[in-house]
Amino acid sequence: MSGAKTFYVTTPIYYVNDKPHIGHAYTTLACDVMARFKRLDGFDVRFLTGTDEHGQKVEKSADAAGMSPQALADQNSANFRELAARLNCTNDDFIRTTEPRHIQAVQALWAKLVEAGDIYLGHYEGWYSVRDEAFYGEDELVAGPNGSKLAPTGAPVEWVKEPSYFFRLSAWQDRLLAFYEANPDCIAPQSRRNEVISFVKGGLQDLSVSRTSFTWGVPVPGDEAHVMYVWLDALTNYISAIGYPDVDGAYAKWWPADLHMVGKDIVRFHAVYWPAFLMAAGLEAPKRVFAHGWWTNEGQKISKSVGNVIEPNGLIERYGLDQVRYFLLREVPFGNDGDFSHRAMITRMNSELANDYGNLAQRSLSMIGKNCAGQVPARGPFTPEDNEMLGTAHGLVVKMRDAMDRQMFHEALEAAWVVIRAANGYVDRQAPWALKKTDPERMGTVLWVLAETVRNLALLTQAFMPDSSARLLDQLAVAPDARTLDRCGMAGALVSGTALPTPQGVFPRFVEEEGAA
Ligand code: ME8
Repeated sequence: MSGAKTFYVTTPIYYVNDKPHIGHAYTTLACDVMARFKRLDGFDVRFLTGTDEHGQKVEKSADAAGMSPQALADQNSANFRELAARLNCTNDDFIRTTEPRHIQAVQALWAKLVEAGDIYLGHYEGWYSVRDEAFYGEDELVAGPNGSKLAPTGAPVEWVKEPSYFFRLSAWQDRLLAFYEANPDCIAPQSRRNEVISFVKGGLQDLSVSRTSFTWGVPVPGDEAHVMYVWLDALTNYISAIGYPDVDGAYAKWWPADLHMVGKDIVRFHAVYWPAFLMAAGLEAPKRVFAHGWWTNEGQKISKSVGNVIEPNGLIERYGLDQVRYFLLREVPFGNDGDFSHRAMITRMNSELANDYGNLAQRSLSMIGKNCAGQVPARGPFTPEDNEMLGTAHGLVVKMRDAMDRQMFHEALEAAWVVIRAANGYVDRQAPWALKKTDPERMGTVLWVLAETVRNLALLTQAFMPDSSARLLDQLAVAPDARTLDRCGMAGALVSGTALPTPQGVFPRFVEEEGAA
């Protein structure tokens, strides 16, 4: 696909001290939907995910499990890799920070920062949270139980005093603010952008970027008593996976990234530290960081200690993969916090997927199967209502593209459902079952309009629900090479007389078992 526009999208790399849960699944899914949509829309796409394997937190978890950090990393990294596959994600690569290609890149970036004069040796004394792998100022701490101090995230902090290399972050305040100003879309949503800008305006302190009190990390070149701060190590994954320090090959093609998708907990690392590191090394900052919201479980914060972690596999087994993909991206305005509940999942599955979309497809296709000899019907002249229906269906691609470019997944899906609801209204009003006797030719036209509407919907829901949409497109006999978004609208319209396979329901209803949630 040479000459095509490129799109590089990344997930955070997940810590291997944890098992994957719905929060990780959410971010990875959002990236997959983005990657699929862009591919279908003619872009040359690279989608990266992976695992963050160094740092004190991983070292401690390994200790507690009686394993070496590498063994723990190997075991848990595999869980994240499997999760991406289980979610039907189309990641092109999976990076692990313990891989040689990554370690080499981090050390090269470090050398660039030293060369630029942005790293110096000093002494760190202050608060550190292992859980957040973050340094905090005294003024940021909040009161914990029994007079203790906690990080603003509620994580425990400890007093750290050790020699450390520092990155001259304080020198980057004005350049960062100028960067945000010149790139209005570089941090989204707006609330996060405002938060980042006010944090940077509040003044930046130099950042401690090495530690000496543990060893599970990338050694600082030339001073092996230090390992690099895990965030400097981790953020570099986005360029190590595209061949950095070689800046001519894949790097030149993909960098700067089009989209770093992250949770709101780590926006500061991506929108402040990362652009500063990159600019200091003479590299470009990413085009966009989108920080999405936080999921809770039936109103409660998801936490291992509460024991309410939602495990994606269980959800997929119970409700189906495409149903879960749909729910997560439809339920919550992307960027806001959201609450997972089985009730909400079942409601969306039954009312929107089974009743609205499934029913539209099923009744249109089965009428064609029964009354049009299993072929795309011939179409006569269009009435104003037909034209209106087709205009709505054919206009969907523009609406969805616009919403996707802003990562407003819920808006993109809502736009599709406006078409679905309009089409269900159109079937009811046109009553093709009655036309069967009175005006079979007109019935054919109505059914053609419906089938063509379903074709456009199925093309456009592919990124969200790839398997179900493919089954709908199979039932419309749409050839595999005619499923890209340039085939939306009349350009790819159904050809009368094409033989269609026997239709089958695609979106089953969820029937609750007695006593189930
Ligand atoms: O922070 N709701 O890794 P991590 C929504 N290694 N999203 C959630 C979530 C929830 N309840 N819980 C987790 C790290 N996430 C670093 C990243 S990147 C260079 C290094 C998602 O394993 C969300 O995307 O703690 C969040 O930012 C990420 O998982 C944190 O994953």
